[in-house]
Amino acid sequence: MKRRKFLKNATLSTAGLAVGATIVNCTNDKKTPTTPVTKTTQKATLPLVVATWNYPNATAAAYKVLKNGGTALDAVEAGCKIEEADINNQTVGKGGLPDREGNVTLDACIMDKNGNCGAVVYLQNITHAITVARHVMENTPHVMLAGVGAEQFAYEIGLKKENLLTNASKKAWEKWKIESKYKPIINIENHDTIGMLAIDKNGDISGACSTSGLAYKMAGRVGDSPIIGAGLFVDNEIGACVATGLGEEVVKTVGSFLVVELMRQGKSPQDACEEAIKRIVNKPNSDFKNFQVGYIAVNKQGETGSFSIHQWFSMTKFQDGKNENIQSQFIVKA
Ligand code: SD4
Repeated sequence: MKRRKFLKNATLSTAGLAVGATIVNCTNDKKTPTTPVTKTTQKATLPLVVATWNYPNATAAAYKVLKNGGTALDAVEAGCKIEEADINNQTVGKGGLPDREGNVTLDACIMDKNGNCGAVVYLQNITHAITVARHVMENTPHVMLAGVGAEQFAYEIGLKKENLLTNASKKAWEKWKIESKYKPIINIENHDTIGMLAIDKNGDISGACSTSGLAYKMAGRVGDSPIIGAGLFVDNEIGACVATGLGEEVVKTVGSFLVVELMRQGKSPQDACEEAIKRIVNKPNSDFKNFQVGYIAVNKQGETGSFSIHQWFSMTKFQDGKNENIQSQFIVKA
């Protein structure tokens, strides 16, 4: 398929509906305080883990790490690895849907309680992008490695080369190539990028995010998921947030950082996620009817929240020994 044709199709899909605040009437004119959080909230039972979408195996693995005395950082890495290794999950790690050229390219990042972070972008041939991101954070002077440099580094830390394009994903890509229309998919089978936040028994927070990015993206495209502040942000004094959906829109509003800053100003995780979604929806000429963005957040008290543009985004929460899938509040009904 010729690149020019791809570009043409991409342009068509972004010519969206001119709809905005007047249709959904979601302007938030409540004044928010500018001082840090002072209100006391009842403490939630710790540890706890939340993940984007319906990922009970991932949250269970992360919770197990926490129950065994592991750190929140260990937990989020372990949780993301479950989905990265699952070849039936076509949105994360091995088995992910490829870009337009048929290459599976992964983005991931991780952030710890001390504000350290690591990320990989456009990583190929390595299943556990999140482990590479963690090693970037812990064992290099940098925060982000891309492409062949990231892949080379992965081999140096002992990870092995693997073909990430499964037969199922190859078939799906070949089918897509027939029309090669690029259009963001609202909710891929109700599971997608894994974003995970954990609070350990000491109340310390870490987060991680791992994805194969948008299916059939342009070669070289990088989304929000490895961008600290966009796809993920952790501030151990305040809370953390992680995003899923159309990364371009998350990057434009620095979504996860925004949610954490709104919590710093006194909003609950729920209200902060809602406000950050409304920032996207209320932009002039926002095409929000045609794309999904969802946020999940936790605060230092262990309160959680989630909000999305479209219905059917959910958050998986493991707390008090049990897993729960919670449907997110939303703006557009399916
Ligand atoms: C990206 N945010 O690459 C990711 C993809 C995703 O739901 O989360 N899709 O833009």
